[in-house]
Amino acid sequence: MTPMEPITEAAYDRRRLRQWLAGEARADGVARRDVLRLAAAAGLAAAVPIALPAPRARAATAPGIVKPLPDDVFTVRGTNAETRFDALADTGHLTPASHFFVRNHTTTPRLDAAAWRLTVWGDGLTGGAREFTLADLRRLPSTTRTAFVECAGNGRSLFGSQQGQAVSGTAWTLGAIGTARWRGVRLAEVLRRAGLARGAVDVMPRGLDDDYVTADGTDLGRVRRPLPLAKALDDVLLAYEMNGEPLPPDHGHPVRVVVPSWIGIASIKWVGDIEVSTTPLYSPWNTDFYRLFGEHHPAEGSPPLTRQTLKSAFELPWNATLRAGARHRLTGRSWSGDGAVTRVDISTDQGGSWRRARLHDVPRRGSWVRWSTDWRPRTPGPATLLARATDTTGRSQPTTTAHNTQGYLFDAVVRHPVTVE
Ligand SMILES: Nc1nc2c(c(=O)[nH]1)N[C@H]1C(S)=C(S)[C@@H](COP(=O)(O)O)O[C@H]1N2
Ligand SMILES: [Mo]
Repeated sequence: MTPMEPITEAAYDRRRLRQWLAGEARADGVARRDVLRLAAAAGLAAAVPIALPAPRARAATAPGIVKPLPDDVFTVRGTNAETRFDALADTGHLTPASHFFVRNHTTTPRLDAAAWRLTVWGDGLTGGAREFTLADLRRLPSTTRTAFVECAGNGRSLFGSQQGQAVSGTAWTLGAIGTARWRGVRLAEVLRRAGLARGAVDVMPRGLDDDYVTADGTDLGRVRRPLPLAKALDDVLLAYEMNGEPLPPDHGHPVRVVVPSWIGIASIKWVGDIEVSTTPLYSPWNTDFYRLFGEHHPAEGSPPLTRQTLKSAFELPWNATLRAGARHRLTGRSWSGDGAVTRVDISTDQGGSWRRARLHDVPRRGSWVRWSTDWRPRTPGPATLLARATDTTGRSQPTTTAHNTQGYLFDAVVRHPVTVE
């Protein structure tokens, strides 16, 4: 397997900033201060001291999720629902829609597929705006691929529980991920039919759900995030099927963007329009959010986050009870945004010794592998299970993750507590 083609937001972001300073990039709905902060730190303008407001956790609201959320499958967190990893033990490689986590900034909109239109517009097209119905998209050549969608904040609560660090945002454990088989049309195909101009640089899909209003009352507009054209033309899908069925309401019905291996926010649900621009674009989702801030990162934050990191999870409840003397089959999953997971090591003695788990899937980029190992605990008392994945880039999960204020991209080996009785 070859590692993914590196499409770096880092290099592109500097260019985008330079253009913004020259009045050539647009940042509608982004505070001027925030873009200035980025530019200053990138050495593109005189340093401007800018105080950022501390990110605040959002108040809990009614979920607004359509599908049932049984307690044994989901943990509800505000407007979101996290999958319980132990509930995946009975599922196969793919996550059934009934078990797939939901991350909603607001509420799931109920859209009529027959009335739905996708508008592709902007000065990055050779002609004018183009509209596509669902039937139009279905008539175009289709592509099917398996890919996980994972929230950038998946594992966030472990910064607190495992590293004693404060972070803001939804307190996910490890269940803000699901893997599905997506069928749809390549975004590249739709852009080509819409008439892509030579000078196009950014593509910004936008959802049809309500405006997102932060806890302090700021209306950030509809959920949207620019994608560099290079990624948009690479492996991005406009998906209308999930695991062989029309997309369910909570996962973007009738059409969502799927950006394999990238953080979940890139995969815009309920897409209604896509701006194609010759001018670099900003949204709050690539400025204030989804960059790394904090003492280990540049003052202006890291470049916008793109690929997911490396993680593993046991398909066991937290604090599960296991019988002493019995042989237990420990199962779990590992995944990486950088390449396929090729190896998983397990420790049941706090990292004193490691043994290799059996892999039950062919390692593939953008997907996860299931694994298992057997364990016969002898001594009653508390124990800790560790799983450490290694991917095709040679990277293994570290012992700790450098802190960032919004708790993104936790990749450290998770210490999973169990009790032996
Ligand atoms: N329109 C829209 N798209 C969206 C979101 C949203 O709230 N609105 N949430 C994003 C985030 S942060 C994630 S992690 C994924 C979650 O996808 P899922 O709910 O299908 O699991 O959708 C992304 N796309
Ligand atoms: Mo997310």
